[in-house]
Amino acid sequence: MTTISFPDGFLWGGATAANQIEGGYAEGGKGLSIQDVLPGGGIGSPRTEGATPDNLKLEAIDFYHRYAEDIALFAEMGFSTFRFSIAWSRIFPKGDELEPNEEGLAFYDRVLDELEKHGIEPLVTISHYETPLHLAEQYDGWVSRDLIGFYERYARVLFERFGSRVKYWLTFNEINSVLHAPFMSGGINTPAEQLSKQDLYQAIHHELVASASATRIAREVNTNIQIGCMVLSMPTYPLTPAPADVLKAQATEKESLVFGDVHTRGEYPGYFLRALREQGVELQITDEDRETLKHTVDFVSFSYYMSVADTADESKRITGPGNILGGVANPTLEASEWGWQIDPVGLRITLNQFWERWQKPLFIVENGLGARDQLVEIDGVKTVQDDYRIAYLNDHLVQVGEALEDGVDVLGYTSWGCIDCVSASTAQLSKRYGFIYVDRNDDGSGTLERYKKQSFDWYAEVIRSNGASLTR
Ligand code: BGP
Repeated sequence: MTTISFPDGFLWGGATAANQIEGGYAEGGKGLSIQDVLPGGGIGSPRTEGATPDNLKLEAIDFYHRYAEDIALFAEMGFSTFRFSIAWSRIFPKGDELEPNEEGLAFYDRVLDELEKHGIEPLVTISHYETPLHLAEQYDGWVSRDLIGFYERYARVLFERFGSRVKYWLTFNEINSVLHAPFMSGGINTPAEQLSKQDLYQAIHHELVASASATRIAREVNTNIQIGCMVLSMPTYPLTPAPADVLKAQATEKESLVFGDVHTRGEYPGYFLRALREQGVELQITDEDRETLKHTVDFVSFSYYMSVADTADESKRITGPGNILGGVANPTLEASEWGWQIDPVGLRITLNQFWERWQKPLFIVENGLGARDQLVEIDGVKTVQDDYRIAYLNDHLVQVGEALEDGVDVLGYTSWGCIDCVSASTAQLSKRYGFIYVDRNDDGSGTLERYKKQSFDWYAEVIRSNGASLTR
């Protein structure tokens, strides 16, 4: 069996988000973000009036104070890239100020200093489920057109300050998740069950315009900047070969594909306009919006955890727990403890589909297995025997190798939650993804000490061998 070969310069690393790792929620002049008042995570609702911040994310894993130690561990694994997000409310505490908060900017300067020291290329998400709370409560988040201007100001500040140090940027994390998690993803304060389709799609339009506008601004500020969109990918297979099931699966997939279509082609596709018409939605699109949308991305990034099935037969549309987008369970696949169906081949399918559809370099910026880990002591050293995680990652990376053989252009791979962090969908710490175990529990107890899991050395070897150590 031949070994798998990744191209020279392939970027290997890990991914995180500010609200899931930083903590320090009220330090350095930071304002509140929607996450600070979202105890349950996921498709959770806006806060009840007057509720005070109270959840694991407030301290998270204390990256705010321990970033140097953590980045040194990433460097020990040989990371050539590290994905993190900038907390919008550290830079603009309320979101609608005219001037940024210098202390917030200075924090990210220090993070970038550490990365530079270790030769790690930063990959920065501008907005990762962290809309300033004030923008949610005063403007109803992205439902308001005003957010385009606030986001443009924020993006410009970031590009001007960090553009010479950060080449790769992502505009919105999993932009399509707003369809199912309007508060977490779009800062939309109206409870999901009361949100009209009209407002939801108008919010999506505003985000798409803001994303394209960020691309325009980036090119004005620094021509070396590469902008990527970021979508939650989830291949949707027909539950049976019945044409009606195939069509249904395709339609479900298109609800997400449209985000990549607009980002790469600069206009809305016909199938989407039809769907809007059929739902009675009339988007308010200005001529200026149409011009802005033409600023397409340099690359497409995506998360991949699982696939699902779909069917036109309502009686068979039994949805499982699964991730934010939901879906019908595929009887041929096993699932994780959280019901996410494990499907390495789906990653190869996704890479081929995206490449053929968009012809833009792809970046896998999230992938991994959330599992309950047990800290054990072996020869006096505390570790986690996470062979299940190694198997999951190995099998997915083998499929990345297959896609490379298929001719797909892949820039890099950042495994999600390279250090244990708070889960986005469930706000638990016990749903762990890391190569590094963090001693903190769901009840908030723990020392915050870091321990290397077995997957730490395994991933280091994958990176050192540029994928050759993977087993088919
Ligand atoms: C994605 C999010 C991440 C991350 C990941 C794993 O949807 O972009 O923020 O958390 O999924 O999901 P979870 O943390 O819910 O297990």
